[in-house]
Amino acid sequence: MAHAHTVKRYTGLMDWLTTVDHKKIGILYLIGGGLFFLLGGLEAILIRIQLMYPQNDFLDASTYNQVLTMHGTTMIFLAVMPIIFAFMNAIIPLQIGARDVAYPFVNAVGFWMFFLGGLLLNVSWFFNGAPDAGWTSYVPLANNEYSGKGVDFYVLGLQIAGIGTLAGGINFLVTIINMRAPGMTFMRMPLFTWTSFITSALILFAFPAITVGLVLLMFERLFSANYFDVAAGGNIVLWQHIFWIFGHPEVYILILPAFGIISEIVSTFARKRLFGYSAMVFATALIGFLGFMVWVHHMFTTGLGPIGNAIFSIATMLIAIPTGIKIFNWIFTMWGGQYSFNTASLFAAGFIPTFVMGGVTGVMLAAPAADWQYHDSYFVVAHFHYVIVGGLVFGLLAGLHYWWPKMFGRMLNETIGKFSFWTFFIGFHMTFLVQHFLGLWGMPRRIFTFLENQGLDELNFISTIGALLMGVSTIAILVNIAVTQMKPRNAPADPWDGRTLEWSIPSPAPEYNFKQIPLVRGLDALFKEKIEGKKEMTPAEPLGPIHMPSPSILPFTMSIGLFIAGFGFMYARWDFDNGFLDAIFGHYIVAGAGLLITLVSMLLRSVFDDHGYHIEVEELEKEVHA
Ligand code: HEM
Ligand SMILES: [Cu+2]
Repeated sequence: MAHAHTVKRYTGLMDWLTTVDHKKIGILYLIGGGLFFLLGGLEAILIRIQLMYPQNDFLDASTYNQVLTMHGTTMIFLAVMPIIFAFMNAIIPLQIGARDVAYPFVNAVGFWMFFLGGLLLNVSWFFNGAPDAGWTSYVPLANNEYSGKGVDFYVLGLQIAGIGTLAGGINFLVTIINMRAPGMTFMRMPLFTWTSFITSALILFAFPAITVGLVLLMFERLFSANYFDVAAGGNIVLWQHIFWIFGHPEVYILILPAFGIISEIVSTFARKRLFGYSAMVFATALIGFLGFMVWVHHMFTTGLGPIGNAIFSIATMLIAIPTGIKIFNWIFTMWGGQYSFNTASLFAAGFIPTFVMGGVTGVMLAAPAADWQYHDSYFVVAHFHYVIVGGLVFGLLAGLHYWWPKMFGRMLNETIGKFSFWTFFIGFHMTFLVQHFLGLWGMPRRIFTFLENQGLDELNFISTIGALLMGVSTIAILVNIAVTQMKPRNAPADPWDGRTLEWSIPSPAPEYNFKQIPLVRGLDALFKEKIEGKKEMTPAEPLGPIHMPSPSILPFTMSIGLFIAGFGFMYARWDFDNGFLDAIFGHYIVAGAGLLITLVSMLLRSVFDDHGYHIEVEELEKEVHA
């Protein structure tokens, strides 16, 4: 018999600060990641304006270093990762027929840690300057001697954001293993769920490495340890190994979910089941595994010797095999299908050739002798932007247009959408295609200006125009969102004639997702029902009360505590020339106060039992007939 608990419900801002609903957290991730994406994009434009003309003085060298570092760091950690998490949150529970993620509270903790860690990183602009040692923070450049206070913000901001990512990754592993609807075997899981599953596993193994690295760098900078100080017996190559043991898998953490999104969209709009489903699954797993075996290709030029270089070169090239399998399977899915073009499917189609070009230059870079030439030139910049923007960002934009109706209950405008696709596509290739040649012709990366008449003038100019065109596209996307937001909320449950479970429930999904958990009878569960003439899923359980978790402010306060503690640690030994500030920051008082807020929040979470609440059957039935 159902027992009613008191229902805690908040409205307005409090609703968002306390929510533990995966769909709302998905929206929060989209807003947070979206804002950082705009910031990182603005930084990219500043970089490109500085490089528009030779010997330009739009930015000085030191500001340039900060903008460059923050562009890379923001894009990787604070923009594209959270947007991936936005889709994982919004869609995975729906795709596997679940009511929520396994740990809704931890899910909220993950979001707030990311957001406040990212905020900490970015407030550095207003305190003694932003990080300036590159997104890789190589030592000794990142040591106190050579870099500014900003690197402390990098170390602590990323540490806090990293806790959030790790928590999110673990949550999705458990969710996907434990919460699948009856009949949803692993080999019936949609590809987006599969790739997110492997990505979560990669997060679990890769993030501890960067955490350890950041702790070492923190000790080095804040407490004068000597891990990387050669004069004191430290080793600088150690940082590179730790960083790239994390950093290379990170690239796959980013790209695999995009592969999943592309798979969903290609098969939906080709109106065919995905070609080679099981090969796709195994290729994903293989890419994930090999992703950990190749980090040394970032260090070919550090002088590891021919044997090491050869092994890692071959391992790197092997990744082209499963990746090639995926590319061919997408093409075979489209082949003979009736591929229809709208904004989402255009981004998905544009992804394929663009990503392939990034893959080809990747294989070129994987040959150590050739890498000796390309290393630290604009060729590398072109390569990784083809992969990361041409692959991942195309995938995210495809997903955005595809799932927008499910997340917000409104259909985006197709005309503006197609305009944003074409400006983005053309702008992207204009920006980055020419950078291959800039690199081959000798332009080094991470420089704030170049001399005129070295053969670099025209292509740099073209590259900047392309970047501005991508800016136009971004504005068009924002306009599209604003226009759409003013329309009524009338998106159908299944606007694309979809194949997977998220399209079997209303748009946007009700707070409990599925009134009754569905019974899954095959791959493309919804489509299977449709071809048998049914309009909805067969339920796997009788209608009954649904148990929901209570909202809570504690994830937010926990993260606020760490945010404050971050400041405390950074400025504990700082000389403020101000007695009051010196007194409260000295002796780690602010640091302690911040940690206390976090610990008390954790304590409150463990001592107060909160059993959540129920949505009763009467209420569920009411909503159906409404
Ligand atoms: C879409 C427009 C973008 C433009 C025009 C752009 C432009 C640039 C430029 C000019 C550089 C400087 C290269 C150098 O001097 O080494 C750079 C670096 C970088 N970009 Fe982008 N970028 C864009 C998007 C992205 C995205 C979406 C990501 C990641 C998700 C990204 C990640 C990076 C990274 C990691 C670096 C290296 C930073 C460093 O060396 O510290 N970029 N970008
Ligand atoms: Cu790599």
